[in-house]
Amino acid sequence: MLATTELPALDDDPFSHEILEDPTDFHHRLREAGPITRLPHYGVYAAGRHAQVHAALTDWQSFESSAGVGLSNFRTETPWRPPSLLLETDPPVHDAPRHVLEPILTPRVLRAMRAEWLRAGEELVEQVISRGEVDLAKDIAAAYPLRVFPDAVGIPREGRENLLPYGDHLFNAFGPKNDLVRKGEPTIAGISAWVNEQCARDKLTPDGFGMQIWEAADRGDILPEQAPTIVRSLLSAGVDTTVHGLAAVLYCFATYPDAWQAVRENPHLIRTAFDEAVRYESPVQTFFRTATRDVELGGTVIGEGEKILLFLGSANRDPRRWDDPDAFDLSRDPSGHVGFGMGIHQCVGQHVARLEAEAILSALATRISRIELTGPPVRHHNNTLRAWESIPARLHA
Ligand code: HEM
Ligand code: OVM
Repeated sequence: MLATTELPALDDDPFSHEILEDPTDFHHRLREAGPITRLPHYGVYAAGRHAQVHAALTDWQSFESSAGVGLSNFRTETPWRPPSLLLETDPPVHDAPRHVLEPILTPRVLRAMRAEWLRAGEELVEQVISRGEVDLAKDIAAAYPLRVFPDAVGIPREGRENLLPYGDHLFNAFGPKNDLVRKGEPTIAGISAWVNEQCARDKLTPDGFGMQIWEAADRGDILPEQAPTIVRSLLSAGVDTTVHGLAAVLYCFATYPDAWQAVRENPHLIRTAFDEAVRYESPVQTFFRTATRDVELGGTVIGEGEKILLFLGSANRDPRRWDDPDAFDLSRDPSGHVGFGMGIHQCVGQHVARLEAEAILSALATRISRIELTGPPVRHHNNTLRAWESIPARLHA
């Protein structure tokens, strides 16, 4: 039975403040309504179960990204910035940028950063420990990536305060033009101009990720005019994601003290813990795809040109796929989660994110016996990111 008239519809606005504050109940109703649902509020399809989210992510031929991975359809609306050559393209355009970026960010080559990132982690922990009370979100989750990542890309120091606001607006802009997007609009032109300027060859240090992208252009692996846009991808996707990924894992450790104890006894668990936190919190909650043809998914035909909203955060807690999905559990194998996506667009920066997490968490694990919440944590609402504004805590030495 493929009649679209029988398709369940949900009246909710997933980008409302109520659902951004806590999407758990909405995700539950979305999964229970069926494999595919309509969201009449936005005139799009939605998938909240792991099977359909995974299937759409791994079928780029039928579910394209070049019409935009936000609500806006690039075929009919002008994008707010020139499209990403990674995120917002399909093969064959996607191939060369992906092949250039992948080897720059492999676990093998990242080993060169390891010692320095561990030292930076120890230094930051040393600083915050003397304070007793800290904000896990601001003082650790935001502070650490800003210490190591912009240096690794190789951009100048001046203006780095623009990075988080840029990412915040970018991730809001994948959603509808609501108050969150309007909040960013008065300042985004200046912030965006600064980001674009940092992508020029003469701004970048000789040995950073950014210059390696320019060197790929010298080799003819990409066109020279593509290099700045690929550098821009690092500055777009590489900061807010790790900040909120680290906030997620720190929040998990504050609320699951036994997990923190386990990690302290066995540091090998740190890597599993970070991936489990990415599954559990899904710092990147959603992305859209657009059907390239009339395509069947979960028993429904998605018409050519129609958008479908993929709920990564809901798939990552689908009880059809996970035992006890709402528990942060270090004894499970979180692999197969879609928090970094799946298929040809799967996060090219995931090894960077994992190394950052390993560096800061191992520094914390050596020094801190307990992470105790001292007040109510406050969410930061973003149309795409599951984020924290503040997590007040005491670090017990
Ligand atoms: C792609 C999540 C960190 C760069 C993606 C996608 C997700 C994601 C879900 C797939 C998008 C899609 O399928 O449309 C995350 C999370 C992170 C993280 C949760 C941290 C916890 C990073 C970092 C970088 C980065 C540190 C840069 C160093 C990218 C880029 C893409 C991407 C360039 C596009 C890849 C492509 O389209 O081929 N990320 N990311 N990400 N990520 Fe990440
Ligand atoms: C990019 C980009 C921007 C935002 C997110 C992302 C999660 C990539 O400019 O390539 O991946």
